Amino acid sequence: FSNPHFIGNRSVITHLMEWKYDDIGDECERFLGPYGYGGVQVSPVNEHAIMDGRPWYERYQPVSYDIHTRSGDEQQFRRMVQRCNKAGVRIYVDIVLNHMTDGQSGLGTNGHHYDGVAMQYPGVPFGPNDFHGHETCPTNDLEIHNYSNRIEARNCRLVGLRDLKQQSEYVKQKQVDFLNHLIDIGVAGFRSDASTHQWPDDLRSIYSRLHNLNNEFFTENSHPFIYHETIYYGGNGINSNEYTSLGRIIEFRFYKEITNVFRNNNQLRWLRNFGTEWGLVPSGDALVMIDSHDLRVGHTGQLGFNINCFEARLLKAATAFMLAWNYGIPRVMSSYFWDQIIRDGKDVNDWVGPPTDQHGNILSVHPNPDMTCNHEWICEHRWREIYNMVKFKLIAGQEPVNNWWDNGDNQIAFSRGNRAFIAINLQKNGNDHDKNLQKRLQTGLPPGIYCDIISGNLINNRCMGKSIQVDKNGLSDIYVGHDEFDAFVAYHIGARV
Ligand code: ARE
Ligand code: CA
Repeated sequence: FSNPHFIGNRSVITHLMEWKYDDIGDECERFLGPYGYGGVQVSPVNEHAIMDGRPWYERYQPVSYDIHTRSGDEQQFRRMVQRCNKAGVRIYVDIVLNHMTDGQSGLGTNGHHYDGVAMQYPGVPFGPNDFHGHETCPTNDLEIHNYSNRIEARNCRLVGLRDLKQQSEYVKQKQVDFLNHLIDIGVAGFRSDASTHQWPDDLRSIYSRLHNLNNEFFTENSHPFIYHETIYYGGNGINSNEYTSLGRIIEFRFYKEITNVFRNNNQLRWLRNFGTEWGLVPSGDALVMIDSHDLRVGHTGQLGFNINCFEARLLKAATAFMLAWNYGIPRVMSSYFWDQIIRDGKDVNDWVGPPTDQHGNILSVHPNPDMTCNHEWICEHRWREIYNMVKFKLIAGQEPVNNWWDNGDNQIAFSRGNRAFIAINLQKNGNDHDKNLQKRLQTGLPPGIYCDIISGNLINNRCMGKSIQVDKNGLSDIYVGHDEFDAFVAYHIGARV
């Protein structure tokens, strides 16, 4: 379950949060395919509660396993999967198997009624016997209070959400049918929401009944790719390694340590051996990110610490490191605009859903000629610094990190074999001279003139941004001023004049 089934050397996933399926199909053909992205994570696809104000998180309150949300219906979903696979881009669906809705009642996005108090979900159907209750959950109010307690975390309710009894054959079968339906349509895998709140043995038994991936797009006997949301930072919480035999885990220590470094709480020079030596799981077990749909609004981690699109310079630099370093499968968050207002460390608008018209239809994405999107959509995955680092990673392939250099503080540089080279400068103390990165360095690159793909593209054999000359020994004068628009420069053999 840990192979993402990327095509060729592709290696990066982007989460197009809340996008409509028709738009994702367009994006696969016009951008993601051509620019070398490997796959898209789509927001939960199954019927969910319609909540007041239409917060983004209503998609995490399932009502049935029908494929029908504001992003589109099953027809549109199928068309998207076809188009993206043909464009060389895989689809991964965010699946919410742990629970159904909270204690309200109302209608779901496919018209099914639900009643959270009575625990009636006729759209599946699920009834009260399909949920954990006092026999299995030890807390009085059935809520999780101690996230480190295995029984509580798995058998009680996460923030009031009705907790499914996945030990039950009937519940398992409904979930297996849903996943197999998605697999047969042609998805490559799943993000498993709230895995820590589900027993590994239940998940194992569900996955053991999954079909092989659709032969139209995948080789025989391919298993779905599954990556687990297990938020583990060490200590006595539920260890993410309980899930590494069930696919990959989202390695939150990657986000936390990299954010800490890029916020100058820890020196960049220590990154030299970043990975398992820092306590992270082996690279082959990890999926990593800088930002996510939760992190951006502080639903996990802390606002002010987490780095999101409102701190673009930092986000780009941290993302560049993620894409240049050879660890795990990186996922790039792509968000929509919301009016961030921070009070007492919390974002008052942390709930705001995707941009819509006055009837509540999600707006379409219309890319501008300069590659950015209409202003409602941030489209981080289309920022030049980010899409060019996706290309950097593609070109670096499996080449090792070589030619590490640091200034003993917050300036670093390294190459990926003799194919690519990056230098990052986050030096904050010292005079201007110390703060600028200005150094003759070994780039590992063959001699020639290279474009810095961060400040501009190579167009008609000319660099639109900065460039360097690499001599016959691989040496070059590297410069990253401390006050430049971007905190890093990057060169690779695919952008040589
Ligand atoms: C919303 C309201 C709640 C309300 C609930 C029911 O915000 O106040 O009680 O509805 O009415 C998302 C949103 C939630 C939202 C939920 C349902 O983030 O705000 O609740 O949808 O609509 C824990 C879990 C982890 C979870 C995070 C957010 O372990 O699995 O909390 N992440 C996933 C998704 C979320 C999603 C859900 C799960 C639910 O990515 O987007 O919630 O499907 C420590 C602990 C972690 C804990 C973390 C939280 O690190 O160790 O276990 O994560 O704190 O900061
Ligand atoms: Ca559970």
